[in-house]
Amino acid sequence: MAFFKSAALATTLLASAFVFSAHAEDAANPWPEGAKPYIISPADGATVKSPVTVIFGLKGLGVAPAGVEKPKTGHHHLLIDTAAPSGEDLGFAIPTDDNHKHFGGGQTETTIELTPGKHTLQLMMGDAAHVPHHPPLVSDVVTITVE
Ligand SMILES: [Cu+2]
Repeated sequence: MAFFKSAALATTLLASAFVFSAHAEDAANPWPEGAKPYIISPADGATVKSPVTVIFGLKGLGVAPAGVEKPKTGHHHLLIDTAAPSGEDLGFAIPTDDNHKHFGGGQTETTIELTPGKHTLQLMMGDAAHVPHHPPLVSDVVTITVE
């Protein structure tokens, strides 16, 4: 986890130089109608054992690493036991903490440790600077029970 956090911080710093142009790109390239991330696995309602492998899906746009500006792409963020940013928070980079994991390398799966009990998982796409799109691209929430 410590390694992951430093990697995410590095990509955040790298991406910060692109913030202004990334926003201009978004305005010039609206997201395709029907674009949506989704969780391939685990299934909603599943009972699983920790560590849990989460596989990310995405339709209607492409995956690109953080910091790479390419029209109609973004990278996944896994939201664990937290609601997706909304309202004014949509204008800022998605947080980096235990509840918000960045996949700025363009990864499409991860394995996470979860405590026993119910947990929610949700994917949210972010642009080259980790900022949610307008409208935000979020998956359905998957609720799992960890044994
Ligand atoms: Cu990010």
